[in-house]
Amino acid sequence: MFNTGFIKFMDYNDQYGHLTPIEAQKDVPFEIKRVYYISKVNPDVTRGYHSHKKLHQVLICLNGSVKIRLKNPNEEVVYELNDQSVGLYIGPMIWREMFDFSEGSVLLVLASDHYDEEDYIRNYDFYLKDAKLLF
Ligand code: T46
Repeated sequence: MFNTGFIKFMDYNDQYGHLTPIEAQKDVPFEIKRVYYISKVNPDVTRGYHSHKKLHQVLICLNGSVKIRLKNPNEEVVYELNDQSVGLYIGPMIWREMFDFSEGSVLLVLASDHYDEEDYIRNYDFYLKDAKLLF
């Protein structure tokens, strides 16, 4: 889908375990200004239901699995994240919903900017109106 994509990170794996380094503007296509993580989500809960106007993000499921539904006015896809060495890049003006969090799952998010509620579009009709001009 336009403005989205998977990123495979290095996974240093030996008898001592796994190590995955992520460097800003090298492994992810932006300067990382914020990191947050989502955990202990009940399996029947869906989060998200919004788009961002300008924010770039990479989602990485560090443990367990979670499904991500992405939408633009013309397309809808569902991806499962279940590999700590794979990131899902989501650019501006993509609607996202996160659901089917497995027990113990942890979703790490790298973001290109500080938290700003003004950057969110949380109403799907408003999102469609703006996004139809772009897609
Ligand atoms: C996104 C998906 C993947 C903050 O105060 N600072 C923050 O950096 C964030 C991300 C959230 N918050 C507050 C705002 C709300 O009161 O935390 C509360 C829960 O946020 P929200 O309902 O937006 O969470 P999700 O899981 O629906 O969405 C989050 C991100 O907000 C969003 O940018 O793309 O994860």
